[in-house]
Amino acid sequence: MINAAKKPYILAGHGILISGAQNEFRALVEKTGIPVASTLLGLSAFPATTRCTWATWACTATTVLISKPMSATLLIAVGMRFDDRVTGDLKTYARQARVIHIEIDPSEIDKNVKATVPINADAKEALNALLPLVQAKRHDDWLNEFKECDRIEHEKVIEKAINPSSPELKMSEVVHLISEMTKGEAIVVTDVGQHQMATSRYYKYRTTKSNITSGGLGTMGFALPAAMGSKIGQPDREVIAIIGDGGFQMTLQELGTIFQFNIGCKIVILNNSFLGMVRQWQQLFHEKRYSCTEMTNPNFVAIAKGFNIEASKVADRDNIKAALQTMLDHQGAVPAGSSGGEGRERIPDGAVRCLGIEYTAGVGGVCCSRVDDLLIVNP
Ligand SMILES: Cc1ncc(C[n+]2csc(CCOP(=O)(O)OP(=O)(O)O)c2C)c(N)n1
Ligand SMILES: [Mg+2]
Repeated sequence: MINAAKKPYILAGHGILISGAQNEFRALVEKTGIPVASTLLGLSAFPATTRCTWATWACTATTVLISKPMSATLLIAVGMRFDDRVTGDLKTYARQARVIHIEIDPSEIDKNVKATVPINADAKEALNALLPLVQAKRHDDWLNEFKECDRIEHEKVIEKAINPSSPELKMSEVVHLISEMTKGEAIVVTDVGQHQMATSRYYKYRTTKSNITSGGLGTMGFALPAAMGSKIGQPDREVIAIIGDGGFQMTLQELGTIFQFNIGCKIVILNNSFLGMVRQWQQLFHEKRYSCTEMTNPNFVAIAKGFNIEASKVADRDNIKAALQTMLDHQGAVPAGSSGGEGRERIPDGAVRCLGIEYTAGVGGVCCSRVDDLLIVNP
């Protein structure tokens, strides 16, 4: 079926990472030349820069990228579960395509999308069995359709998102900068909300096992402790938490743990003064009946300083890059208010730094958060 397919499309899910099948998956993609899209949790299973990688499916994937499954003749889903964020309306989703579904959880097979070929297996085992059977191919015409989509998306969405002409800052441009400045090699931890969607779209993961996010039920408050755990588990890698102002307030007491145990994760707060994603839902699906989504936030700089973590705030675009560079270069710091003694006056390896981005009321919408201020926090 794979060898004969004219318009095959691979959907990469978290199962590839869980089973450690990144090499097998990459070999499959490179051998078959089939374009790939990743689910939110499948990000970093496959380098974003590879020729065939096109889309991230999450709530904010653009129409052009969502449209390709609608003309694919074959979907090859690996370690993913066709949740509603991927499929949208099941009545219309990829009805024309045949589906090969490799999935370890039998309850996910045929649950949402009927599989033509259900393969209830560990992704690594299944891919190892599959690899010798697939033919080396190119799908140039099919890939050209993607390239055209990509061109349109770049022109209509991405370019404006990463180089906005409007004076207000956007989450997308900040994430894009972080991606460029870390060469896509950091472990990036996100919480739940618009900042998470912006990160999934604009951070270009080049290294595997680098996307840590609260998927599935999406629990706010996840990112800060998850970033701490990531840094402890991978002390030699750059770990950057990108967090919303709402989610940050759910577990910000962990700044105390960060200080106490000198955990060198870095923190970027994309502060829009809203529970942005919920507001966006109210805007798009509930006739703009805004309720309980605007937040009068505390002074995050003062809070960080209260935990002996220094902080600062940047208000305009011209300063973001320098601020991020300082954050990335940061290896140690003198905690605010320290009077010395007790070994606390200096943290040799502390590298905590928050970068808060604020945007004003009334803005919102799909990853277009206006940003007025930017906070920097130093331990
Ligand atoms: C513990 C918890 N409570 C509520 C929600 C529902 N929820 C999803 S996104 C969101 C808003 C997040 O706001 P913020 O952290 O500021 O991120 P933004 O969307 O503004 O980037 C809420 C309330 C959730 N996912 N988890
Ligand atoms: Mg917010």
